[in-house]
Amino acid sequence: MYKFTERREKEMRLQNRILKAGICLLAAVSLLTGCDKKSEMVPAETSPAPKPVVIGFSQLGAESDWRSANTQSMKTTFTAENGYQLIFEDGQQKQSNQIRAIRTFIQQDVDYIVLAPVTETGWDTVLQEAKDAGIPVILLDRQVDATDDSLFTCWVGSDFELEGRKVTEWLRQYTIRKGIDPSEIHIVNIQGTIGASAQIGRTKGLARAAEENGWELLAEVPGDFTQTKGREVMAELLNMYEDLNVVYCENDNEAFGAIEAIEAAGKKAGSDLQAGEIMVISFDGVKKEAMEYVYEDKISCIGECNPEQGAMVQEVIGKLERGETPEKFSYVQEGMLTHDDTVPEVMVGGKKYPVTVVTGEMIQE
Ligand code: GYE
Repeated sequence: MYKFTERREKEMRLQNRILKAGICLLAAVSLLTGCDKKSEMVPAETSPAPKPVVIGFSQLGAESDWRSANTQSMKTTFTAENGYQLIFEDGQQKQSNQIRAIRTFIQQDVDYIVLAPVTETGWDTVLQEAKDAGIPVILLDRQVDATDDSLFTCWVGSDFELEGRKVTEWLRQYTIRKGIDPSEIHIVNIQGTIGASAQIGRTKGLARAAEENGWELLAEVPGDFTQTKGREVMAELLNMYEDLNVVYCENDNEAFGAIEAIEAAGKKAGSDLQAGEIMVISFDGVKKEAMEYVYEDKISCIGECNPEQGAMVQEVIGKLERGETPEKFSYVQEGMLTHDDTVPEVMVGGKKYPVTVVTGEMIQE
């Protein structure tokens, strides 16, 4: 049922674009023929440049290094030279700002809307408005909890629960190989922005592994994906739980903050649990600093999260422009980074995932 509506929508959209292009062409022709003499002087190559594809991009904010890299990826892909006009709006972590941006994009009659939603719920109304206006919406990075899948054209991003399962499987293997009993693992989770797909998936990944493996999950506390909050929250957690020996940070910026708090408390961040170190696990692996921390064993394992999503969005838009149907959900490829080769690979859901040991050369690159 929705496929039909979607196809119809696309046909209308394509007709619209053809019509717009036709109007442009007519205007150009009448301009030339309206002044006969001059038209003879116009060289052939000055024919009107093709109209750029206009994209309204509502980014949720600038809370982390991952986010900055993601914005950069979009900006360097959708350039004027590549035939696009990118209208960028920073939502500053507020859904209301993002909704306002989408409504403005609709008024501007953009060709496509790309939305990286701050949280999953509450998008139905504005997505319906975009649909009614015949503007395809491509979701980026995080997902929306829409009552009807036809409210968005497709989504490009990461499998966050899988990321969580990969790093927790790494922890399971690591502790087995080091002879550490599951009952000796006392974890805290510094979560991301509550209600964001990345938080929901990664939190699920840990909760499930803790239960399956018999680890003690001491606390789950929001850290908003920021360094400042990561530091604040970790300082409190260290005061509250004396036996805390693993911190699962839902992104690297929180991990940077958590490490500051660990060091300020006179403790050491590291993989050697038997020597009383506090193991830090995190996600992203975007910034050089994160790689350095893994190299120094301040962060033991990072579940990579790939922010380079501009090219995939471009591919999707290319397909839509040609009247093709892109995949509804496209996942980016992601690896894992660790300090040493204790665990060379992990197996999740019957699939093997390689683990890359961070070297000095990798950091230089
Ligand atoms: O991991 C974090 C960012 O949604 C994947 O959001 C994204 C997450 C990323 O702020 O650093």
